[in-house]
Amino acid sequence: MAFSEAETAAMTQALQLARRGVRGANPLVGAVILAPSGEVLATGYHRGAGTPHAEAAALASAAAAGADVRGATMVNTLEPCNHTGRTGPCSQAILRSGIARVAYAAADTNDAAAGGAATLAAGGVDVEGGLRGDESRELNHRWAAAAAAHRPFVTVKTAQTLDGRTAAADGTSQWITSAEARSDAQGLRLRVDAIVAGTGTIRADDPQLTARNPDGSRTEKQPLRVVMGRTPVSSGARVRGTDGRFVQIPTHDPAVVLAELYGRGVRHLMVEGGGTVAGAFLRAGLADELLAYTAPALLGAGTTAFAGLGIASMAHIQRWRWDSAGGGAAVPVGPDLRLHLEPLPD
Ligand code: AOF
Ligand code: ZN
Repeated sequence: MAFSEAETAAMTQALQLARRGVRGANPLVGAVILAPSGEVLATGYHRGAGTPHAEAAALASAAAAGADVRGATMVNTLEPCNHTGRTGPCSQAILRSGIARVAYAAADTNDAAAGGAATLAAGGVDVEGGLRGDESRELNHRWAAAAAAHRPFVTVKTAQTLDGRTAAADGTSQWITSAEARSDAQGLRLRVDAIVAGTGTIRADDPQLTARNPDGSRTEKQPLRVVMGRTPVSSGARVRGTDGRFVQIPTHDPAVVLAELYGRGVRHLMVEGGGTVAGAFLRAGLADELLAYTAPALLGAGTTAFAGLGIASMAHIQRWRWDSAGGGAAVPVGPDLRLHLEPLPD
């Protein structure tokens, strides 16, 4: 059976919904539930790892609205999952709901979660994939590449001046970005599995690298705090903490850090400290997204946000492109902008 016009239109909407999510350990996914008449009954999208999947969100929204989804069609940007990860299997939730047909865009390439289409078909649901599959794959190609390479998805985050400085020539850096921007960045720490900084940043700033509530208290779930580099971190450094969520990896090679962290279960890493560390990930082609909190301010000299890229000529310029997922490519946060970039495809 071919896809209907209503399903094609719903897929446009589902792809737009998917883009509202945040990138990281999980793919961006959107779902739209259509009544047999073609009317939209409910929508949902996946907000990020640890939160309900798009299908579950759409079913919950239908239930909240009192909509009857029996006999309805779910239009989905990704094949529904078949596993119990941080949440339950969407295939089973769909079977329980009485939905009669699922039209999805792209297959789930994560072996642990794949197989939802077959499960649904075996359960009597009419399942069809491939509706605008290229667009869904384009949305999630970095997630898929990281998953296929068995390494964490890498977000590089900076707080910088318009001229890319993270500290003045005398080393002072408090504060380049506003309180609003710093609090927004705190929110990112809740979403990642680990945060890495270099030994230079630990010595210069003595950061905690913890996730904190607006009142300054630590949140219950804490990312693993990682220090990369060979200089031993002194026992007085705040990053060491006392909760066992700290590790030092004595290397300057980002690939070694990623392999070690993947082995420890990390699926989303945020690079948060030091131009040298950020530059090492960028130079190695191991950064999947860039979040640059940029203040409308200039220093003209001082520490650069991305050191050691090894670029001497235009022939080697490292170009990125704007990424509109997760709220937009340039989002005002207080007086600053949160710039969101993705690497150009190979
Ligand atoms: C879906 N719908 O919205 C998403 C899916 O740890 P979990 O439970 O969040 O599972 C993560 C895996 O599930 C992820 O690697 C990918 O294979 C799939 N993501 N699947 O049916 C969704 N985000
Ligand atoms: Zn799922």
